[in-house]
Amino acid sequence: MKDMKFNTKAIHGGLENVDPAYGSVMPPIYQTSTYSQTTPGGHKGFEYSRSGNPTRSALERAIASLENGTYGMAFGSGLAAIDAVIKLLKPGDEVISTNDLYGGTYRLFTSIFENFGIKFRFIGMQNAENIEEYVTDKTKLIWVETPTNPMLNIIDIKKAAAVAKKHNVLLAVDNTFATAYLQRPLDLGADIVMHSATKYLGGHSDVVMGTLAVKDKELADRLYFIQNAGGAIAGPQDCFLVLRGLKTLHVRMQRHCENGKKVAEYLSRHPKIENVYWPGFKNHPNHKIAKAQMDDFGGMLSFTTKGNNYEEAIKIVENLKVFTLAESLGGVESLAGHPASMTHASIPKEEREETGVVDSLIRLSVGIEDGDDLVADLEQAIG
Ligand code: P1T
Repeated sequence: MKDMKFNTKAIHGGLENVDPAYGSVMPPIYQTSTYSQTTPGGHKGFEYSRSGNPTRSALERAIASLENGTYGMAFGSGLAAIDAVIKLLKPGDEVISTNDLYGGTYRLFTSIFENFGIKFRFIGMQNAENIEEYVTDKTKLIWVETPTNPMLNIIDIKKAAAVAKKHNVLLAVDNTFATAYLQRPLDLGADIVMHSATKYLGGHSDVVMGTLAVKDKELADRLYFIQNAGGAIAGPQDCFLVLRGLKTLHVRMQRHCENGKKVAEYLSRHPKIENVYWPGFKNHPNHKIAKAQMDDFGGMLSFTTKGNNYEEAIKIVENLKVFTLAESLGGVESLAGHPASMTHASIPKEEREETGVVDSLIRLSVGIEDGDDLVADLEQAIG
């Protein structure tokens, strides 16, 4: 069916006739490395599971459908998906990247790809017009994460796309925090949308996976070549789990947004809290952009305590009982993290503090439990 609404696509998108053999409603898990051939090259569309696997293909079609793309790709992790995008480039090429982004992405860019002669410029993109200043004749890619991890800055995707188009460079958007439920970067002019599917897409903290979606066939072919040549694919069991996760993405996200708002508002009234970073607040510096390009504000937020005391922040995250102190985000259960010592420890202290990742910053992935219990948990932990 064409033109399905999002909630229908979350369940059916890309999944027509997934099992011609028996009509199973869920795509079967094709736990196989290879496929029989009647004569060399005589196969039914699959020859080796690095190159393609029916369970992975089903997920890849579902991802493309949700992002309003044409082609999807599933990788062994979010970072493997990002790795594939950067492998589109050559030594001497330049990337302009947001300066507030997941620490692992920063590490991949600076500790791996800089050694291969690719140059990264990390800049504040809250005024997307600023990007243009950094474009040179060597720039080949603009890397945007929005909302950013962990400061929840919002970058105007349409404006970034305008700069990218004008200078004929690719725009890739890490859509992990928002998901396609809240924001569809390809519709806003991005060339590539990337996810750590480990997070909201999987949604149950039981899979590590990454995805890409694109519209353009030639770009899809180049990325598929990299995926197959490098081999960082997602396995069929994991693809099945993410397919299952996607079917409730819309209902989970709705509750994540409701609970995120409740927790953000509670924290903003707390006398011991200094700043709450959540794009739903009218006084968030990028609130207007968030309102324009997102359908709601998501379940991620960060906050600092008055006095910016490291030990106090550690005590709060240790005291939490319903929130689990853990890396990652986007699962049904609420998680809390201390970016400076956990997810963003690979970013030098001065650099992370410049973007706001100070010692007392605590990041919350607000889950889909009862919102009142989450507020009560924060109340007892902060004191
Ligand atoms: O962990 P992996 O599936 O490889 O995804 C990496 C990644 C990419 N982009 C964003 C925005 C991310 O948040 C992540 C992973 N982030 C965490 C593990 C975290 O706790 O922030």
